[in-house]
Amino acid sequence: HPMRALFKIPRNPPPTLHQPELWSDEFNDFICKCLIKDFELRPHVLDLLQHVFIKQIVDREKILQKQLIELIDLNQQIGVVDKTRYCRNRICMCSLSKMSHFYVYLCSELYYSSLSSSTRYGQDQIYTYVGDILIAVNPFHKMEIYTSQMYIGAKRTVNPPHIFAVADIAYQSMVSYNADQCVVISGESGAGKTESAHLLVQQLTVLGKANNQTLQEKILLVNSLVEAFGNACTVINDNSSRFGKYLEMKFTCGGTVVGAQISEYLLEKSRVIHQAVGERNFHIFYYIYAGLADRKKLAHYKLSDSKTPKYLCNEHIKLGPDIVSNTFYKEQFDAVEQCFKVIGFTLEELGSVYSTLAAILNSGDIEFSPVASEHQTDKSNISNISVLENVASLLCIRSDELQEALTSHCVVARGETIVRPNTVEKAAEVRDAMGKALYGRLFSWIVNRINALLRPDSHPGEDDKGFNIGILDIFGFENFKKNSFEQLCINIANEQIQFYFNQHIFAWEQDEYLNEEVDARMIEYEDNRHLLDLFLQKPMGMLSLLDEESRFPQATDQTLVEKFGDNLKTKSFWRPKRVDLGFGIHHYAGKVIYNAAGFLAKNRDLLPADIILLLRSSENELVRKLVTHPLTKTALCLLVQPAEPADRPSHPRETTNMRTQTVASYFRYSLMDLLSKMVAGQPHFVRCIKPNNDRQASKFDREKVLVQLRYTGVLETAKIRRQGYSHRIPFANFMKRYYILAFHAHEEPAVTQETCSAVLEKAKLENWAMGKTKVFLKYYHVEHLNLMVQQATQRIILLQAYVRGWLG
Ligand code: AD9
Ligand code: MG
Repeated sequence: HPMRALFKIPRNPPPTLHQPELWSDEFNDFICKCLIKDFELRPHVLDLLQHVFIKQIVDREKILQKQLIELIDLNQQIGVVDKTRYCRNRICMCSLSKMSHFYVYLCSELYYSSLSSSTRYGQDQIYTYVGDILIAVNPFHKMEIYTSQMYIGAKRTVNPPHIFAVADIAYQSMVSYNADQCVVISGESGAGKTESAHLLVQQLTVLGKANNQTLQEKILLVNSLVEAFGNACTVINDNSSRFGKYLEMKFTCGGTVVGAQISEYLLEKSRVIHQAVGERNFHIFYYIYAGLADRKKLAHYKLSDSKTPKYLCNEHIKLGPDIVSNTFYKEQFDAVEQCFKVIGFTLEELGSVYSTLAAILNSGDIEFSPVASEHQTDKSNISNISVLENVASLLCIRSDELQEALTSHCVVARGETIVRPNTVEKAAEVRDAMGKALYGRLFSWIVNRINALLRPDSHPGEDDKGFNIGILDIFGFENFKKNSFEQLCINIANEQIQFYFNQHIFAWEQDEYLNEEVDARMIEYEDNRHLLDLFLQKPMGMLSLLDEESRFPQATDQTLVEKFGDNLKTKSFWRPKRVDLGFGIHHYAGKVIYNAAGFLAKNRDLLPADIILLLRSSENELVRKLVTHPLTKTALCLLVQPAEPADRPSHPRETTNMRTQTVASYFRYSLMDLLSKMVAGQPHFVRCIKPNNDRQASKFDREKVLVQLRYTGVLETAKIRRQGYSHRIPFANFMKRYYILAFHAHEEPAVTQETCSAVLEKAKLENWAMGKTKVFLKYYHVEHLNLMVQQATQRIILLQAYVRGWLG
């Protein structure tokens, strides 16, 4: 702003820096004029105000008090955070003699809350509070704000907004209310959810003061390890999460961190065999390739240094410069190996993980050709037997059996098992299904193994009932040029999280006002329940229809979209003209056109029993484990499992009963599982915002941000947070914690509306509400009360010490 130069205002001084001698009278005058007359200059005025000595303003404080209140009301109308409301109350409460001092404080408060978000973003102030919700705008560059410990145990209003403060609130709530907590991070792809989750874990390990350094180190490495296997480069985000992750950090009742557990949801396995233009396979494949090349071990794992494996082939990717000699990948490989070792995987396990990954890469190169025979044109043969042998040797199975399992299948007809040949296409499908299944199961095995290694030790006789803080980081909302089944699942999951947010912030809160007869104006919000019904309702929701169609052998993707069109009668669903297999959905976050090609196959996700039985005969323990043990619900359900016969067949060709579980039905189940975990804890919300589509630092695309603020309901949230009450405490709990502020320590006052009111009045608080059974408070009321209790307790302790000394 030109005023900066004029008045020599430093660009980004800390909010507490007030140097009156720097400012001229002329400048002070200018500020006063602006305040009084020109609200248009609001952001700049407030920016400047922060550094103003208030002397002159004090002289006019009466006028200014009125003007400031107007200014604040203006802020409220345009939906700025509710801190301004706080300021308003403080101004009204303030006696005039305190005003000058208060202005300084107010200015810095207003500075944070009222500067336009783009100005703040330009100054690297990426965090904002809307009530108790944290908004985080992706800075797209490294920032030096993640080492500070000033957030530990601090009042929230004392520091600028920060993700560490969320960690602190969750931790303090867990310790003081003895309750599980859950941090829900949401936002579209590339908005910064995964980074935020890392920062939360980092801060929670500091807060949880792990007894041993190793545990702390292990917990910090968990994210990096699972992300090497579950994240990949997409056109939106170079490190895009391709699975949902719920990380629970386990604490003792006293608040010491003792372990961690991860639940993983719906890994996008199709990426193993195919990546869209401009995208890549899961990171680990590149890491291992570069890492093994560096150690001259490619040949040992049957990987070529001259021919790119088909599963890694994508336009413009060159094996040599892009993969084999990529130093970043090599470093990442070393880092991943280190993570494995620190967390406690054995060297033997590591070797098996590498072999399995190499087997998957090799298997993609198995080629099939039609058998030239007069009668049997639908038979296929493997044209590169050496590749088949490599895969078999890496998986420690027999190559002839692998060949048979790929090129033929058995069907049961009238009680007899008949072996039928596979066409070239069918054989390729089985090969790809094996690659996907191996990877999906390997991922689940790694997660399970981490869970076993980081499970808290419980010693006999010790009370191991502790609490946990869960951190939810799922794949963000996606809208590509071409959207498939994976995007549908990802977007439904986001729809569900948005619904949970709405329920929590609006529906349940407003129900409570009604039940408790508290007077609060109801806020209208975009309810997305109809979309969840569209997807999840039984029997006519989209996923049920998909499952139903998947059961018909004759069904095609075309019949599927027709079925959708015939049954889904809502404005949020439509069939666009001139788009083959296309259908559109108006999600809470925008319109997406999906292409149903491949939906049925992806939903069925078949892996022939022959392959499973063959892998079970492997001499490699890990490979056997991947197919014998139901590792997780994912591994159990995502595949067609042969029912375990009482006497295990000695030959893979034996009849097996198929039990089919589709991806859609597993998906529905995992959403419910995730929700049940989340609902069990007290929620905290972090909403990540993506400031631009070009991943550029300091570029604030107003339109893009506004769209996100609108669809996430941030504006309505600001309204409800301003007029609503984020803390609703039952009378008994309230009195137990705060009675000391209005009564003598030895008294036992009754638990009634009157006694609760007495406490609040004694604390000189305003704007709270009294329900039938609960006290309704804003977060700053609670902060104020807690501080008063802390001071009162300190006084009592001092007094006791004094009396003890006096008594000798
Ligand atoms: V996705 O839904 O998994 O595709 P996320 O998880 O929302 O997405 P992610 O956390 O991966 O996004 O952030 C994308 C990129 O933004 C990161 O790779 C960083 O380069 C960048 N980012 C995000 N948050 C921060 C931050 N707090 N500081 C610095 C950040 N860079
Ligand atoms: Mg992510």
